[in-house]
Amino acid sequence: MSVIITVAPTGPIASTADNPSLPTQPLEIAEAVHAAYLEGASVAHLHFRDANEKPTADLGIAQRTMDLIAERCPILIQVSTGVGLAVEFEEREKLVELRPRMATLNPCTMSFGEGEFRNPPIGVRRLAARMRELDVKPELEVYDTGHLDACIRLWEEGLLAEPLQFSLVLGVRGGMAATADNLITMVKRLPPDAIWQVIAIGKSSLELTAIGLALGGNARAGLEDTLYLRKGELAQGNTPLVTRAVQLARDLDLPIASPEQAEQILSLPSR
Ligand code: KMH
Ligand code: ZN
Repeated sequence: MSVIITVAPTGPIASTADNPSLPTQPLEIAEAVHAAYLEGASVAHLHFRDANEKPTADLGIAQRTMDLIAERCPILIQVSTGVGLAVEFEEREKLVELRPRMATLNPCTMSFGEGEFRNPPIGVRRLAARMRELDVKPELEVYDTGHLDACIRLWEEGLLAEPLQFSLVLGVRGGMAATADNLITMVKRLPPDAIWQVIAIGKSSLELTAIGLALGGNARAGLEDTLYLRKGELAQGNTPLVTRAVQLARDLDLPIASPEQAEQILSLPSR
């Protein structure tokens, strides 16, 4: 099966003070996503920022960014409903009303670095149900074993359509550590036929992405997950990180999925 490469150009926390090449404004994000598409990315995972770089769930900024991307390329858009730690869940969940092809679903409240990431059970169920109604495919973000169990409960309750699509997130302080052991434990516990990718935050991003690919997972790359190309060397934008993930997959003789192929692999409802 072909490998889906997701670009995550901008996350919820880092700023241009941390890496001046971080895209934060709609046009910058669209151009970074387009460049990643040309390298082989078939999905774009998006966070939005206001004019002061603060994470935002502003529907106008989100729609403008999505439109600028759609004008440039057919990459599949996955909107983050995680947005940023200071944005209320009730604001964040409104982003799915824009009907991106996919959106993240974070199943549990947790500590997240020095902050709190609030995902209350009642809100998570409401968001999962709304995504199902709108045909927005959830990317299930699991940061710990209990989060996987919470997703499986949502599935048993009929709130999630198959195939289940997981991000195994390693290296967030408050979630599981970025170790090969933890990754393998999680992969073994996935339900049959689940589709998954590794999101490895920080310095282990490259190794765990490579292990994930070798184990049959998809891959994600971009400045959301690491600001560095290697120790001490800031990445000069998203493209070098995406190029490297694509090359890793090619070196493992894995074909790279186009957006059309990714759409089929993920059984995205047609639009
Ligand atoms: N940066 C991720 C580990 C989401 O996009 O829904 C957490 C996150 C969640 O940003
Ligand atoms: Zn994200």
